[in-house]
Amino acid sequence: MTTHLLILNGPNLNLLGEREPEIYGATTLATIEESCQAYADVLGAKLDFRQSNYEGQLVDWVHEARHAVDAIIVNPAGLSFHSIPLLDALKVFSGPIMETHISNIHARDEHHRHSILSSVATGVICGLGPYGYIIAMQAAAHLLGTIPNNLPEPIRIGPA
Ligand code: CA2
Repeated sequence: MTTHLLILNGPNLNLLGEREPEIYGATTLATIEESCQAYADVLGAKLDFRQSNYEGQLVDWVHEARHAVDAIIVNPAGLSFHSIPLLDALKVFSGPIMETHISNIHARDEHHRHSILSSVATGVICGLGPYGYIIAMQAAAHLLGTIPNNLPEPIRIGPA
């Protein structure tokens, strides 16, 4: 069966590439989506890529994902630091959850340093810029054991 990945993006990430390029870079969210769709093709996976500025919308998408999706990649943006509703929703998702941030949140000011959502994430990727989304997709497929056989062994399996 085809692996189904869901990428969720939180508040203000629709502004990527338009504001604060010194922190978040010049790449737009549309360009990130294009690369992720291209990488989904490489993985033979189906990808839904979404963004919302509304916490409740993201919670609804996580609920829907419980019966439809194999792994969630989430950049919760500002919700990372306080959203108990998103934390509770992610807690009941049983597949891999890859929390992804474009910037290195550990090198930021105290308000951007501690993501409460990391406690329910399978893995956390930050500081790699938009490439972090690609790494998160690869890690999710690896955890699901669905990286295609035609990709090199170190990508599929890694060190034994
Ligand atoms: O580095 C990331 O991906 C973040 O999740 C982005 C969040 C920030 O609160 C996190 O600490 C790290 C901010 C998203 C806001 O995006 C903007 C993009 C362009 C201009 C202004 C905000």
